[in-house]
Amino acid sequence: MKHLDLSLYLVIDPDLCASFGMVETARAAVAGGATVVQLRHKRANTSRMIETGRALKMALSGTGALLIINDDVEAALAVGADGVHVGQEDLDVCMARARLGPDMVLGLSVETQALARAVDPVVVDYAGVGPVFATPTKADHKQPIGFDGLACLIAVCPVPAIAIGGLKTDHVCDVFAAGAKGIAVVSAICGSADPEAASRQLASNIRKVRS
Ligand code: TZP
Ligand code: MG
Repeated sequence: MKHLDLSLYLVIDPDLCASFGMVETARAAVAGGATVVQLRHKRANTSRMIETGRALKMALSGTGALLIINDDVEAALAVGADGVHVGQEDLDVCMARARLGPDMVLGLSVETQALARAVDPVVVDYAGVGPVFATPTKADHKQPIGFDGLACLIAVCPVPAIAIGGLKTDHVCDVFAAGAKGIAVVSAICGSADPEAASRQLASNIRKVRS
């Protein structure tokens, strides 16, 4: 099992990063305490993902934060990213693992108990569980599961889980109490007027619940 700090997991959405841009938002978030940055750009082709991924990799260099690429294994390899995150309807995780090799990080979105139970810990390093709440950030999200649903899914999931969907700084305590190893956010950081301060507040709340 890889030892990953997934505690504050930022998913970068280009539409919500309009004020500062993706790279500056990521840099600010990591300065504030984000431990993972996922590049999620649904309209970008592989060459655009590579271009943005390389800029993010440079911005995160030396910080210790992980860079994860959503859905695009070839872009992740070209960028030299730390890993890839895939949804259930995206790439097959076994094929992704075969291409990535054993050392790169592979995350999988999980929305139901059956999917959580089915996660293969030999193939998948962590699960993104949710949505906890309904969120306008992802138009086609599945049925929200709430904190009780989150705890039930995490209880049967054989890999570390992070929670996602409508989560804000006030939810940190409930997220970790449900057994999650991290909180994943888009709008709480990307949509903030001060992404570094938003990240710092989240990181501070995480430190409190983990101490
Ligand atoms: N997957 C499930 S919900 C979601 C993703 C990518 C979006 C979460 O966005 P926000 O703004 O943190 O609610
Ligand atoms: Mg996907």
